[in-house]
Amino acid sequence: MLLEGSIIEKHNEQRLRRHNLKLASLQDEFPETEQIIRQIEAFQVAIPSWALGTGGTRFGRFSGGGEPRSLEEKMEDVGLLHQLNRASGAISLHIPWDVPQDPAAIRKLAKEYGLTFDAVNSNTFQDQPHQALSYKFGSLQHVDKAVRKQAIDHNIAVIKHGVELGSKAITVWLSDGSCFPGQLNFRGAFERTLESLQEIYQALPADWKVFIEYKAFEPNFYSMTVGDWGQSLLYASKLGPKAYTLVDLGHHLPNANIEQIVALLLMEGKLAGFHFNDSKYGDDDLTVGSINPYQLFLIFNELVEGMNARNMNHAKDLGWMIDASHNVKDPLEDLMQSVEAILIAYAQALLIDTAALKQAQAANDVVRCQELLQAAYRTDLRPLVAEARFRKGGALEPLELFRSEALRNTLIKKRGEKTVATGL
Ligand SMILES: [Mn+2]
Repeated sequence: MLLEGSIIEKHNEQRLRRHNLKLASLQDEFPETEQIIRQIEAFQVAIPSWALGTGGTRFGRFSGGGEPRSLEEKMEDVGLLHQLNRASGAISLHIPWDVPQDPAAIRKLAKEYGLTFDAVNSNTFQDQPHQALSYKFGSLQHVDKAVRKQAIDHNIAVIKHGVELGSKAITVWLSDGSCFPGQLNFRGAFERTLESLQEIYQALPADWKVFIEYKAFEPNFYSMTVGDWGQSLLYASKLGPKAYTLVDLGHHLPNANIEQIVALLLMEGKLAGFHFNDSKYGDDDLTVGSINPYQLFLIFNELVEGMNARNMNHAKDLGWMIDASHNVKDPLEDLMQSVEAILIAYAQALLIDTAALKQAQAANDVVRCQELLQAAYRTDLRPLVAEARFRKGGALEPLELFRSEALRNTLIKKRGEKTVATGL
């Protein structure tokens, strides 16, 4: 561990009086604070193994130093994050960027850091060195059966890696599609992709799920073969009960009503979970809650309402993961901000007076509906999130502690200034 527990204790002691004052004010105003704190305590957000290094664009990449050089160092970063915020207790591996060479040792390390393994992710959107056939014109949709087989085999290999680590799901995101009209027969592409997915589905262990992630555009710019939630739901429905739709917030066309999509997927029992990020224009992969925190709150409103309607466990029944890219921020600081934004939105959604909202909806009292939602959104619930963290041994102000202890410098000293993490 990079951080001694006593340092967190000292940090908390210095802030406890002020924190308790803010907390007491919320406890005084809202009788449900205790229940909300307990629900935040249970909520964990998985960190993807590719988000611990500096991201980039196709124009360039500006490294910040001290990036993790191996899977073990990536786990060390997530362990540190979890030690600070107690809400990042899972890691989601990307294969082949982070192949666990010695699964037993990796499992042991995860246990030491208090981490579990979330969904594993396959990659058929780029060619790897020594790969026999190219994915230039798609993978699971490819017109050549041999290419499809190579992609199917890769996904099955990813499932095997996941089984060794205790994962319970595979996320399949395909870049398959076409860049120009006429390039692809849409129906043929769909049917070939479905057939390929069926083979992957057959290889799922009994207690596993497959998450079908959709994206409207990029890298293909005319059509994407899993382009929206309708197409994903179509695949998931045809595949069977172990297949679900995964929503990545950045994968929609501009101004899409994501909260409505979430509500209907939940209604159908087909929502797998989330890839959280934020965006202004496209798949910008910015810090969660940095551009449109109100949309995030509205999504959590639908999540909480929909999960409660199905008696689901908020913490366990859906997959919660960040999928962002950190081009100008320190990745660990960015992830701390993202996890915090998710927990705040979740807490605010829990604060909504749902009984009053139902009444107002039934009475077509549109003004009251808006007032009820915004009353929750405009309440500062950061002290509840901090309290949940504090009760689990985390830091009251994780970001402040990360900076005051100069933890990035510690990482740079240990790993070097010019290290580059595997990933995008
Ligand atoms: Mn994603």
